[in-house]
Amino acid sequence: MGPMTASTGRRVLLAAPRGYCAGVDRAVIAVEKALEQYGAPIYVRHEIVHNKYVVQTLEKKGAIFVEQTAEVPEGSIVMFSAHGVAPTVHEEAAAGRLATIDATCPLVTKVHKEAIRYAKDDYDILLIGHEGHEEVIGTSGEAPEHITLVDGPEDVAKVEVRDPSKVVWLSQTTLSVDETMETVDALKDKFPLLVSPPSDDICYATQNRQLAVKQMGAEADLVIVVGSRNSSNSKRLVEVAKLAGAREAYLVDFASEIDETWLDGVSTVGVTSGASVPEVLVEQVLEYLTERGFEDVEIVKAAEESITFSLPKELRRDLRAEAAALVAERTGRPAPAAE
Ligand code: 2E6
Ligand code: F3S
Repeated sequence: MGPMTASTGRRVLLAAPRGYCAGVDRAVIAVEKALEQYGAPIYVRHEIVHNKYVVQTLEKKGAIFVEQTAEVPEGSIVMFSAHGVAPTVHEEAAAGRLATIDATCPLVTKVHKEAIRYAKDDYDILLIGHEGHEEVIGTSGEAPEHITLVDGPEDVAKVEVRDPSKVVWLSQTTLSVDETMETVDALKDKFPLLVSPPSDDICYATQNRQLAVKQMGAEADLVIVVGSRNSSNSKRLVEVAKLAGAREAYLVDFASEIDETWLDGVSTVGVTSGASVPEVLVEQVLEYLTERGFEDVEIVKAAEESITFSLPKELRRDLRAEAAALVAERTGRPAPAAE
């Protein structure tokens, strides 16, 4: 800004943490590694993560996204998305002679295991989540006879169980923390002996992104959330921003979707992104805002994140074999025996 120009008073609050969580990072790298190791095509059942840009980028590299395992030609490699799959999907893949790589987020797998355990103990499981969402379909598939979906507080009235003294609630990983607590309170009113999950099912990344947007939303006139329409955790950030006090909050896949009129009369814009969103897309939004006088960027930091997950086991095994082959080739030392 030149010395003669008055400050515009326009500023950006940038949420931290935002963007990629450990499960998304792992899943996206898994597709890239599989393409490197085995070559194209790698089939991916369902969008690896719910982000348009990620899917388009991986498609260009040779990934083919399908909705059903039946669409994958026999003898191919298929990867399961970060959202998880029901056991029947593993069975279909085996029947179709497909090699599988499971990129289910370990924190989704944790919820699957809880479902299996409570079903084994013959509990009725009330799974709080959004109807039709891929994760909920996968988790429900672990114990369909034991699981009832509860899609928000308004669903509680119609919930029925076999034995009200043997009921547990579990949840999807990407829900609104506050709305889930409302649902749980309503469920507890109805079933006072309701058991809670052994640990948080709403994952750390969902919780932290909501915390940051809450802090930011209280001060922002407008909040722009970068994320895709089918991304549950990204959509929740829009809701949380509005509840926190932002006058408006919008979800955009790309900076080009921002409508100039959103900035009318706005002096503070909050920016954040969902757990499936690459940072480059946020950078483009910040550029767009800079060009319109929002040059001042302040970070609103709600939590520190350092968690990472190792690659899916199928890829780790092959990476080890590849590394051993390289050692053998370069040094003449024999590869170690397989475990
Ligand atoms: C897997 C599980 C949870 O729609 P949702 O928020 O679940 O999914 P993505 O792909 O937008 O976010 C990451 C993710 C993957 N969350
Ligand atoms: Fe996993 Fe949570 Fe990300 S469940 S994929 S860490 S949003």
